[in-house]
Amino acid sequence: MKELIDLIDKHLEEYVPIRYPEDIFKAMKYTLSLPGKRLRPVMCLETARLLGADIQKAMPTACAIEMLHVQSLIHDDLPCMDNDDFRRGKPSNHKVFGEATAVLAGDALLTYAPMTIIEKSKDLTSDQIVKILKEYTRFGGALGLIAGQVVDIESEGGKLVKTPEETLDFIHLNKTAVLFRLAVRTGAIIAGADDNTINEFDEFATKFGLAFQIYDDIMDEISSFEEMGKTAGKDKESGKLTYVSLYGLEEAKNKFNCLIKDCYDIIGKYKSKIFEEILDKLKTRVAS
Ligand code: GRG
Repeated sequence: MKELIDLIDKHLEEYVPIRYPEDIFKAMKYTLSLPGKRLRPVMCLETARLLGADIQKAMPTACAIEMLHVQSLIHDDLPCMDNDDFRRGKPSNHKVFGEATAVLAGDALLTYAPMTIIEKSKDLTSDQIVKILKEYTRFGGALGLIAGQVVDIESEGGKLVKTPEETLDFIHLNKTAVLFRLAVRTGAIIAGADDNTINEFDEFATKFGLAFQIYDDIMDEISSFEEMGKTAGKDKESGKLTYVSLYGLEEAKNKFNCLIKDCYDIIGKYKSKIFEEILDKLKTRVAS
């Protein structure tokens, strides 16, 4: 996993050189180069590898997904959204560069990502690139990330159109699970997988995404700033709708364990050390 992360970091550095006007590239690279877990690009590369592709073929797409993820983190931290002063253990983008540049850095990453897929994916066919961009625009836009964020903001303001349980699942399927789905679906497309296989990995990523969000909610409750790299206990303080606030800590842990078990069951046959390492790490932390 460490080798894969180093490779991703090296390519992110290469794909986003500092150009004129330097300030925007510095702001883009600031949050991008902070030490995130790189789960989404790792999952894209590992899916491609498991299904028979050279990981280098998937590198531009994997890095683009990390750019999209970082864009969502930068915008999520803004005062008009979650208003968080820290991200990945350091001051948030807007704290360093100001709000206007942080908004633009997010926008820049959102558009730089598909450009990277198009310009750097030398080994993919045009048909594959179109399929990947279709996935990127679907999951990264109003049918994915943005939908999740809007309902999250609405629910904080007390507006619930569906039941709290349905609302919570909608938010996290769209805010969190979509990018894991995007990662494995594009990895599978790059490997030329058939629809059944793409759907199998999609099911894994959907369950993983929900489990990951429950993990994030549990960590907000039980862990520290050092571990999370952002302000802990914020969800509770703001009365946010989370798996812990809705179901309680024990039930949230039960839900998490069921989803993680399903993930092991789906992915087990591929004997992936990387996926197992990711699942093991989350499981161990929640159990401790
Ligand atoms: C796409 C235009 C556009 C807007 C995005 C702001 C927004 C709309 C969505 C917010 C999405 C968001 C921040 C979801 C939270 C998901 C989550 C649990 C993030 C933390 O992921 P980690 O722990 O982070 O993998 P690292 O830093 O390790 O990469």
